[in-house]
Amino acid sequence: EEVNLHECLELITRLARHAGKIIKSRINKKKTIETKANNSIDFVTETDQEVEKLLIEGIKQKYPHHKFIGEESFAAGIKEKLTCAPTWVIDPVDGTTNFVHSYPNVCISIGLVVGCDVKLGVIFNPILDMFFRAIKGEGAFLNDEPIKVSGVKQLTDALAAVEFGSVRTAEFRSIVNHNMNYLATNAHGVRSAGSAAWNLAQVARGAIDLYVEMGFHAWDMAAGDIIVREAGGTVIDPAGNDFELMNRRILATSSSEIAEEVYSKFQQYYPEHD
Ligand code: LIP
Repeated sequence: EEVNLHECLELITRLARHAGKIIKSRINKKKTIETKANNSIDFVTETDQEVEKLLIEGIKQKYPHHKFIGEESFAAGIKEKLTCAPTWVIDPVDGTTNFVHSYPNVCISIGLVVGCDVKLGVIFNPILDMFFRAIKGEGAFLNDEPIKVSGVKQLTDALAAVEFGSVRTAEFRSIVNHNMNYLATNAHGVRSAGSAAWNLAQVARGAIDLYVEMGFHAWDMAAGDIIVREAGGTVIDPAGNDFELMNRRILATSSSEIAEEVYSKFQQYYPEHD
């Protein structure tokens, strides 16, 4: 199926800006939170659900045949398999815990998969008014200015990002602690911003040189994957293999050199695929 990526970007920009107003108007208010059935600290708010609905319905109006993989639809039991058909991979509020706590790293993350890889990505932080976007082959932009990764080539020169995730098993905690300790011992510093999309956007604009996470989901990283690549960065699996959108693992870096240096030092966590 032919997809006009520029038309898709135009539509999703309009929808994301609308959704962003809703998120911004609510960030400092009290939220009604629910937890996802299988995890007592994986939060959902009514805003997550409302924004996902707004985005999906807006896209469906123009593209009735497109498919969707959305965080909240998934939580509600709609488990779509990723095919090569045009598929929108959506996180309405990436950084829900931040949102709940009024911490401003909150992003809408929207990726469009066509022909088996992500061709278009938008990450919008409506609180800080930072709008990141990329179309395959056309570069990455922040608020219409082109962005580039830092190009940092070794860990001793890097600012790294990790996430602590919402899994609470001893095995997972120990892996995260090990990897964080390795990075903190060798890098300039380690940050944990609470939003995967935000971390990837920071790699793309050269503020973070290395970001690793295992155990999150396709909707947290679809948009960031293409934005980092279009900014000149490297995106691989944290064990050194090719990146797979549905494998729930990512290593995004400012150069292939730094990725090569670090991946064999990580302890690995292989969650069930999306
Ligand atoms: C969050 C991710 C974060 C991860 C959390 C969670 P959400 O997404 O962005 O990187 O560590 O476990 O998945 O649930 O706020 O959309």
